[in-house]
Amino acid sequence: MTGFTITYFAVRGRCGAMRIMLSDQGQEWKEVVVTFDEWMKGDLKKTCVFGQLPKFEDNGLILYQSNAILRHLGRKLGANGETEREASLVDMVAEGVEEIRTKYLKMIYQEYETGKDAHIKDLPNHFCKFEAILVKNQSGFLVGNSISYADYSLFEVLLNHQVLSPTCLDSFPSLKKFVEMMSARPKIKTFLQSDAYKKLPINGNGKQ
Ligand code: GTB
Repeated sequence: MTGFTITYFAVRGRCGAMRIMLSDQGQEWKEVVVTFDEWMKGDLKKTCVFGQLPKFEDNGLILYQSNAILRHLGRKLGANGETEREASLVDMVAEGVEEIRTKYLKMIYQEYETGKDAHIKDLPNHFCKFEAILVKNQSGFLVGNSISYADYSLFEVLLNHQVLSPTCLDSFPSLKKFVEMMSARPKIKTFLQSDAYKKLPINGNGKQ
């Protein structure tokens, strides 16, 4: 067994994509769940490089920042493009996904009541870019012919948005197919049906 440990709150949140990726890649990992009360004591926060979770440990290497963790796993598990050129494209696409996630999280945590409708209305402006990437690439994945950490990241963002707005992919057939293809990967399917996944809320404030 590898020595992966995720330390985080009892939510999917910033660990959603990395857990899906670890599952799909057949990896095992340990979860250290931090309660809000524990976190508020401040002792753990002081030890975190940026004062935030998740914290990820890989055989003594300690990482913070969820996207750096995804990239680390991408490199380590062979989900980072098949060439250096593809790896650069994977990073580029993943940054595009991060823009949607950042907007989503701002809406969820800061302006759910006032910003939800505008966020949903603006989604096609973001989704059309990823639809075009998938149409152009043809393999079903965002870059090249193999799954990358960007695919897991996009998949997780789309799952969350389908909860927010069940019809949000209706005008994007390739994105819809992408979600179906990712959901049908046997290890992802098992993980999404597991209690470990289902018991966790998407976000820390109960909004989704
Ligand atoms: N850029 C960083 C990354 O990608 O890892 C952002 C990490 C981040 O925002 N961490 C939040 C955090 O540590 C948790 S994710 N917050 C505590 C702090 O800043 O002191 C969002 C979140 C909010 C609330 C809960 N909750 O109440 O359970 C869970 C998750």
